[in-house]
Amino acid sequence: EDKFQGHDYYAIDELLEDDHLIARDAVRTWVKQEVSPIIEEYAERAECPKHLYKGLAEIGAFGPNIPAEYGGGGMDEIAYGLIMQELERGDSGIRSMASVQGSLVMYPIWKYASEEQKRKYLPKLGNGDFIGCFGLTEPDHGSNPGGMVTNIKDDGDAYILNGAKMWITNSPVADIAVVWAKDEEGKIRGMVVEKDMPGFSAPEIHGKWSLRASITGELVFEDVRVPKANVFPEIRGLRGPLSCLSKARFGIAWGAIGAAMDCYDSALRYSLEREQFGRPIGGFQLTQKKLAEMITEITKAQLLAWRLGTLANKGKATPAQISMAKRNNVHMALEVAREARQIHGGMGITSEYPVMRHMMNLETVLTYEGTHDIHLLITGHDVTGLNAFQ
Ligand code: TGC
Ligand code: FAD
Repeated sequence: EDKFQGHDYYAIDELLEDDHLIARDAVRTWVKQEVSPIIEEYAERAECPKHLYKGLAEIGAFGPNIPAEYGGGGMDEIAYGLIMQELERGDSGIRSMASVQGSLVMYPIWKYASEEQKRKYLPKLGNGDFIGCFGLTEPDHGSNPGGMVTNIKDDGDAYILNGAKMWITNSPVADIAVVWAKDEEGKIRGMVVEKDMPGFSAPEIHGKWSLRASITGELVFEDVRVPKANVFPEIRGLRGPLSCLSKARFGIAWGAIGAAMDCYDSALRYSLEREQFGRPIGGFQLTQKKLAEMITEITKAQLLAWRLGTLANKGKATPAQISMAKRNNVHMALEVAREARQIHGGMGITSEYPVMRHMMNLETVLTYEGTHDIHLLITGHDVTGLNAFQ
């Protein structure tokens, strides 16, 4: 059985360059070989397949759009998007591993750290020797990260870091954390915290029904001495972390299409095999309505992502445009997963098919990196000029 078909109703492949197709197909093959045979079991056990980190590095999934001299792949934004699409076709949690490492850890270090820090961390992150995590969200400050209370105080050659972060992808297995905290002037600063620094711990969060193959934890800082060299020298304010989120949200806008395609592919096959009332269920008009709407919405999402990618390649994709694509495409994928689940009948709730796992994962994807409603309010702000957050 040949799972993981591409779906390309509008010949969008013709809009892509050879390098894009080569990168995409290599990741598709890797996912087929390394992820799909094991992912249901890991998700059922709520275990992170840690052995995949090295493989992700080898296929170039960590920082594909970071320059090669700093440990990235040196590819463009569309190649990055397509790689995320293929990873999320496998599982949103596997895409998360790569999103965090590339866009939320390598990107801020590449963009904001000193040259010495870049040389120290980026090659090891790119080749998977180091795993990173990104600490912005706090227990009491999720959608409003500007309200954070984690803070640093000047102490000679170091800062003393106190506070806690919540819901941090990869934190229990991470060697380093990019952490955002307020300085004594109340300005948000970014820094690299290493796992062995005294006073730093990263306990795991248990009991997730979503993103079960991805490991999530807290970050707890009790008088952690962070050398000043580890603090990003120039960047101040929410602009720092939000610029990283723009990169990750871009990848999610593409990634969600992969999850939707996998659900659609499974539903289409099932509808042709499964017979009721003496004929394949795919012959019933109501099933066709579901399938037709699914492929229509996937195709629209592909075009949105492709256009966003061409804008991003010119440095012209605005944060609000990225918000629109993240919000639309993730919601689209969740709706496709729900319709696909119905087409599979009772079988749809089992791990025989990928659909229920994708659906549960996508509930997280709808919430992290800015919730569905926060992205709507970003669009609302952009089109009216009126800020609903203030
Ligand atoms: P606001 O006043 O609008 O903006 C503050 C400053 O930031 C600038 N800015 C951006 N810069 C770059 N990229 C963006 N996307 C930006 N958005 C805003 C803005 O220009 C301003 O700059 P300056 O220089 O004038 O100060 O800020 P606000 O406090 O009103 O908040 C706006 C809001 C609500 C949209 C923002 O806080 C937000 O996006 N909230 C959602 C939080 C969020 O997305 N958290 C994600 C945490 S990380 C995560 O979920 C990882 S999951 C990883 C995985 O597994 O894949
Ligand atoms: P809240 O902000 O409390 O929101 C609750 C509800 O209120 C939402 O529906 C929201 O839309 C709504 N709401 C809030 N404000 C408004 C408003 N002004 N108007 C209308 N409605 C509003 N964070 C990191 O920093 N790093 C990570 O690696 C990371 N990984 C994650 C992994 C997982 C599995 C999960 C679940 C989350 C992760 N997050 C991470 C955190 C994630 O970004 C937050 O969960 C998200 O930003 C929402 O914050 P919250 O959960 O505190 O919800």
